[in-house]
Amino acid sequence: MRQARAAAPRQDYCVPVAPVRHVPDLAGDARSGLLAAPRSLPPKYFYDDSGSRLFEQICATPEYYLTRLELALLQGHAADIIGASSPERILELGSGSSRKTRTLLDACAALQCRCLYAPFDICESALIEAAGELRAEFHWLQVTPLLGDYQAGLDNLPAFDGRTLFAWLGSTIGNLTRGQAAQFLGDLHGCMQSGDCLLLGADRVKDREVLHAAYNDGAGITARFNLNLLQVLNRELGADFIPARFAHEAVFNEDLGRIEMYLVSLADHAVTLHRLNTSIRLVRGERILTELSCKYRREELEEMLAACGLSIVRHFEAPGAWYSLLLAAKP
Ligand code: AVJ
Repeated sequence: MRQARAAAPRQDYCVPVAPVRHVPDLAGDARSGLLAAPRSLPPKYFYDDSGSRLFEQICATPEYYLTRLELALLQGHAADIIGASSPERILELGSGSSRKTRTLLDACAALQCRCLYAPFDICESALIEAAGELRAEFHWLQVTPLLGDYQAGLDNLPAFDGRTLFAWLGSTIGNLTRGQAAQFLGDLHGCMQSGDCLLLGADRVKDREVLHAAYNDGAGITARFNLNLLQVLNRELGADFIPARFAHEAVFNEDLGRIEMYLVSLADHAVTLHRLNTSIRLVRGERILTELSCKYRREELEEMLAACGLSIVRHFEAPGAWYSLLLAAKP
């Protein structure tokens, strides 16, 4: 009896993927980013429970076109993508709810491509929930959730003997500077085997009005998403930020081809960060950079992939060239 139980597959098990370098926590990032000039914080701290909910709501606003366009591209081209990459494993970086991946798994089912699915995410509850739903929906599918920070954990991925399709979707690449993105793609190339593919979703440079609206939605949800970061800091660092003293700002920096999102102090005031044993003084108009969202040109995406040794297999564009989905292979 005991043995039978021990042998049963664990439904809530995630394979831990250790980071290869030290990854700072919020306290460390706040010390290096918030106490410095100019002030900034990494965007990963947006996603506590309410932040994740708010992001889902952003995706449903009429102005935020990215999620819809990427899903449409995946739906339209999933069979082609699976056919061209014939994966034995799909490894998704930052899989979250794995919602978009269903399009690829549907195509696998239709093409009788019985591959494994390895969602890689930092959020254990999201991994367990997504794995449960996918196992229920795709009976043939073996799901191996990988738990960790994929930016620091690539070198510690479990060994796999077979072709892998790496998926990095959602324009997450936009959160990195162009230099960091090139570096990360190089790291990824380093852990790919010959014949493996990368499926990359990236947002494109376009009219600044369209970009501006996508990050300044009329219902103010992006503003709430941005301001929610202050609640995260209050809770996690024992800080006393008063959200009403800040405004959301998202501007398109044309020279650098990116949206920059800030929290702007509306008054001169001081904030205490108890857990860091310090306080900061903010002057009126002072900004905290909370997120970058880089927008790419078509050639730039292709050159960046080529520069790290990947060859373009497909490049799908949304109408108006608003969004790109690229499939690239390691030769
Ligand atoms: C999840 C990083 C792709 O940059 O568009 C949406 C996050 N921030 N609205 C993006 C976000 C404000 C989003 N990414």
